[in-house]
Amino acid sequence: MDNFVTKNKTPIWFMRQAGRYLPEYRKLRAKEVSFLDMCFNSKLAAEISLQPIKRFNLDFIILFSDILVIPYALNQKVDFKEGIGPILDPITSIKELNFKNLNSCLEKLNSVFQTIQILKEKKKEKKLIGFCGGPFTVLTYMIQGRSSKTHSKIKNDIKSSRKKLLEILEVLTELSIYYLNRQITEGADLVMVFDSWAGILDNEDYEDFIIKPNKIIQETVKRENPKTPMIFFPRNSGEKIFDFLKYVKCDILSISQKYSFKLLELAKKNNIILQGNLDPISLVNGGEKLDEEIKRIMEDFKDHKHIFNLSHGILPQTPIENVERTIKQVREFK
Ligand code: 1CP
Repeated sequence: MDNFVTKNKTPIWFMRQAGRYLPEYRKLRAKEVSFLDMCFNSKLAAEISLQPIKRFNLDFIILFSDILVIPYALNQKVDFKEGIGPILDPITSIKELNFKNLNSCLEKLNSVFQTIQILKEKKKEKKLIGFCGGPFTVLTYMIQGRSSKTHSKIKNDIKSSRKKLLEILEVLTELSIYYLNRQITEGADLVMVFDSWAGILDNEDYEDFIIKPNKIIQETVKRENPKTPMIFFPRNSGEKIFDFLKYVKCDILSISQKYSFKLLELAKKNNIILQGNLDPISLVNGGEKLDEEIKRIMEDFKDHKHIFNLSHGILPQTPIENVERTIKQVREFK
C-alpha cells in the first residue's frame, strides 16, 4: 500500500460528499427525473463525482453511484422517490429474481465502469474510491423494500426464513466481489464496503450476516488485487467491532460515532488506518462546538494513521461554510 497516509499527513474526504448539500448537485438533480439514470449516465456521474473536488479540493474522489445498483443488476425493481428514498419491489427468495448469471449482471453495470474510466482520465493525481454496500445492508433494502427505522421485517425474517436470506446473501457477496474487482480493474485506487446497518445485529446473526460476507469479500478481492487498500465500515458495531477485526483484515477502518481507546490501540498494533469520525450533526450545526469536535478528533488520532471523515454520510442541510471551515482546520492543524 503506498504512503498516502502518514502520521504527519491527514487527508480528508466526506462520506456522500457528492450530494444534495451542494447547490451544483441540486441543479443537475433538478433536471433528471430518475436518480438511477443519473448514476448510469457516465458523463454526468463523473461530473458529479468531481463537484466536491472542484469546490473543496478534497483528497479523495468517491465514485458517484449507489449501493442499490446491485439489486438493480440482479433484476429487482429499484426506484428512488423524493422525500422517501429508495423503493424496491421486496423479495423473499433469490428465486424471485430472474437473472441469468453474475457476469450478465455486471453487464448491466457497464456505465459505472465507464464513469471510473472517465474519472481516471480526468483526475490522475487524486485517489479514486470505488465502493459497494455490505451484503447485509443491501439485503435489508431488498427484503424491506425501503429504509426502515426499526428493521423489524428483516429481524423477523432472520428468525423465520434464515436459510432463504443466507442464500440471497451469498449471491450478493459473490456479485459484490465481481463488482469490486472490476472497479479496480477499471481504475479505482481503493474500495470501500458500506455496511451501514451492521449495528442492528447481535451474536450469531452478526457473525453470519456481517463478519462472514465482509471476510469473504476482503479475502477474495485482496487475492486478486493485493495492492488495493480496502476500507470497511461496519457502522455502529459497538463492542462487536473487535470480533469483526479478528476476522476481517481491514487496511482502513471507517469508525462510527462511538469508539474506545482500546480500538485505537488495536488499530495501531495491526497497522490499520482509521477513518472518521465527525458527527454529521456537528457539521450541520457548526460554530465553536464544531471546532472543538475537530480538535478532539485530531488530538485523539494524532499518533495514528488517520483519514479525516464523518461517522456517517453528510446531511443535505449541511452549510457549505461549515464544510470549508472543517477542511481548513484539519489542514492547518498542528
Ligand atoms: O435524490 C437524490 O439526490 C438521492 C440522494 C442520494 C445520493 C446523493 C442517494 C439515495 N444516494 C446517493 C449517493 C451515494 N450513496 C453515494 C455516492 C458517493 C458519495 O458521494 O459518497 C454513496 C457512497 C452512497 C451509499 C449508500 N446509499 C449507502 C451507504 C452509506 C450510508 O449513507 O449509510 C446507503 C445506505 C444508500 C441507500 C440510499 N441511497 C439513497 C438514499 C436516500 C438511501 C437510503 C439511506 C437510508 O436508508 O437512510
